[in-house]
Amino acid sequence: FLPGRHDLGVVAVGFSGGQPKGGVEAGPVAMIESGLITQLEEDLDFNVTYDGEVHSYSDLVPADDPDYRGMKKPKLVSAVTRQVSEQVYRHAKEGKLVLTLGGDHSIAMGTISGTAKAIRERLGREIAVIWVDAHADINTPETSDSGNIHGMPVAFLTGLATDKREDVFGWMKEDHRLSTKKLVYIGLRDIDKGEKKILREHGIKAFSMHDIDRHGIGKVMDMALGWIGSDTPIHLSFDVDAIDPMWAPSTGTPVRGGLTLREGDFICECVAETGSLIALDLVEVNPSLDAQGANDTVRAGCSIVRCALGDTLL
Ligand code: 5AB
Ligand code: MN
Ligand code: MN
Ligand code: MN
Repeated sequence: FLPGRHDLGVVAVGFSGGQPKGGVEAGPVAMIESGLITQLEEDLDFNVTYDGEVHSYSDLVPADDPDYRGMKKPKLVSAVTRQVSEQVYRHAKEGKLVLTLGGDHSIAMGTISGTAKAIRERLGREIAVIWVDAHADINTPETSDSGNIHGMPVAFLTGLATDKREDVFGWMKEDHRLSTKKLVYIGLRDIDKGEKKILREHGIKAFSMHDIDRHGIGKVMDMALGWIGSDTPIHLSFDVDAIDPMWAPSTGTPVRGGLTLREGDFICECVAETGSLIALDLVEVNPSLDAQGANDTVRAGCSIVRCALGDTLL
């Protein structure tokens, strides 16, 4: 189902409104300036479609945006993710692999809804999502203590959270959504109480750092890909905070005890090997946090992208 697998659409999303810390909007520029897109074209032979722009969506800033169901900046995040959804949809509908550089992780509401819809229309297939993160990002507005929407995208994408208001994620319809059975987590180590309950009650497949310690990353990847099943289109959403702060300190919500740099790359290599990757998000790189470590974090982010796109396969 991947005829144009050497056609790559790139979307650069300079957005930070899903969480309170400034600087994550500069993640895409940092990765692009370090040469990432050129490498994808020249070293990996991708035919890249990129509008050359890091989108800031400043035209979408609403006049007023009060908290709603405890969510912070609900209208802004809804409008931006809706736009991202359309950008990603257009690439995926044309049969391109889609790379989205973030930005905070709320943007996955756009990227995954966009590919879910496009792949349904193009192939009549449901996508699977591999969510690599220290966090589960599956809070509903009601279970969230922070109100930060970057901790909620999976709840909206799976329909565990919905809203009738078109301007607050009501634009997300059935064809944008993902089944909880087609979702696999890797790298979890900081999950809220309400999130644990959701994961348990819905039988969501999750490989925590504990599972990686117990089985090793090789076995975990076999199990994760086995759960998804072969020949299923895969959207990989990679939060750089999955990597241990030793290698990726410049991120808004770092958690110690994470993946090594190699484990992160290995996860991506395993996904690349399946030949089923249809989209990749690399999010939460914030070069203004831990400025000392910004270079390492950007390098880790670029390496993850290259590995997922097949760089290190023979
Ligand atoms: B990230 C927390 N669960 O809901 C919340 O970085 C953290 O996209 C969310 O994974 C972290 O605020 C969101 C405490
Ligand atoms: Mn995270
Ligand atoms: Mn995340
Ligand atoms: Mn984070």
